[in-house]
Amino acid sequence: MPQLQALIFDVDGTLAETERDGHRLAFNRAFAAAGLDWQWSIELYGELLEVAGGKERIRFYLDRHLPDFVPPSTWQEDWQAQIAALHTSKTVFYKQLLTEGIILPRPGVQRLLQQAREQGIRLAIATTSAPANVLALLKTALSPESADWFEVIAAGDMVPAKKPAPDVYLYVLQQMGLAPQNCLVIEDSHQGLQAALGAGLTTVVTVNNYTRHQNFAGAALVLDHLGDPEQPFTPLAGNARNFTYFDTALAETLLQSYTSS
Ligand code: XBP
Ligand code: MG
Repeated sequence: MPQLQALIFDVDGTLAETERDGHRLAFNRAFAAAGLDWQWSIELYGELLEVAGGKERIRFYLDRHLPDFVPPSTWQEDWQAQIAALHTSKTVFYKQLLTEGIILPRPGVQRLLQQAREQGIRLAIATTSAPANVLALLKTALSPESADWFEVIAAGDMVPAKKPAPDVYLYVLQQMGLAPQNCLVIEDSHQGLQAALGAGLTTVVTVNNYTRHQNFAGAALVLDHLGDPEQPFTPLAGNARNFTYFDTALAETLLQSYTSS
C-alpha cells in the first residue's frame, strides 16, 4: 500500500488568490511605469491565464491581441529582453502589493500545512511563478519563516518547460527522491492538473473564479476550497467520503484508492 509521504502545492490560486488582485495589478503597474497603455482587465486576464508564466503571458498577449504592435524606439531589438525587463519590474510591483496585506491564504491552507508538519509529511512547492514572488507570498500570507517549511521550492525558470508540461513536478520528485505514488498534489487550474498528472501524481483541485469552469478530468477530487472544521468544503467532482474538510487522512485515502486502481 502506498503511503503519503509528501504534499506538493501549487502557489497562485491554490495557496492564495493571487491572480486578479495581485499579479494582474502588478502587470498593469509595470506597463504604466514603462509608458505602455496596456490594461489587463479582470476578464481579459482570465483569458491570458491560459498561458502560465509572466513572461510567456506578455508574449502571448502581444501575439494574440497586438499583432501590429510597433515597439517604442526605446525598446531593444530583442523583444525577449524587453519582456524580461517588464517582468522584472512587474515582480517589484507584485512584492510591493503583497506588503499591503490584501492577499490572504485560502481556507484550510494554514491548517493543512500545520497538520502535515506535525505528522512529518514532507512539503514542496511547484509553481510557474518567479521564485521572488513565491517567497514574498509565503512571508506575507503564511508566516515569515514559512519558506523553511518546504523542502523544495520549484519555481519560475528552474525547469525549461512551464505547466502544463510535467517538468516542474518531475523536478520536485527528483529533488526529494520520492516516487509519485507517495505524493499528493493540490492545484487550482487545468494547466496545473495536466502538469501533475503528466508526472503520474494524484491531484486534488481547489477551484477559484478563474478556473471553476475548466476541465478537471483525471483529478482525484475537485473542491471549492480545502475547507475547515467551521467552513466545510463543497465537493464538485469525485468522492470526498465522509470528510467535510481536506486533511492528511483524506489525502491518504485518495492516494490509496488512486494508486491501487
Ligand atoms: C501562476 C502563473 C504565474 C503568475 C505570474 O502559476 O501562471 O504566471 O500568474 O507569475 P501557478 P510570474 O498557479 O502554477 O503558481 O509573473 O512570476 O511568472
Ligand atoms: Mg495555480
